[in-house]
Amino acid sequence: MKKILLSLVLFLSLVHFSYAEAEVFITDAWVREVPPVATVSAAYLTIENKGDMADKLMAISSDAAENVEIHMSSVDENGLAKMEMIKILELPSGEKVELKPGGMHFMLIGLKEPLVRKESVNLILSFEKAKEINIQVPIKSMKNSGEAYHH
Ligand SMILES: [Cu+2]
Repeated sequence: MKKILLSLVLFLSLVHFSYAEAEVFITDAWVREVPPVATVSAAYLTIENKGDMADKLMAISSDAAENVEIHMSSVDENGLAKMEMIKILELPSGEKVELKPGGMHFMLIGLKEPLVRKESVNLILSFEKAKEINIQVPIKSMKNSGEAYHH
């Protein structure tokens, strides 16, 4: 009886684990098209944690870039644009985090080939609890998004 109970507990915890895996949702992802000479670009998306537990985005990688960092853009008191690196992105339960131009973004550093001739790039997001989410992200031109290309 004890054995049955133990395996039931194990089974339930496994079910709970896989349930928790699907609790982080990624939507509206896109990567900024950049001129062929550019070695960096930025990716934007919305991350929603619909789970009961807080989660954390620990790391991001892509086949298209040497390095992917989480950055926050802001303008300082002198009107100068600056970017700050965020090591770990906290995702409280029930919260939605939007990455968009002028704010938080994923910085693709050291592009391995120009983004202009490609349609999409992959991103692998590593979460503390939701583990890895691998997405294919379309490349979009800023010209079509109604926003100025130059900053
Ligand atoms: Cu940046």
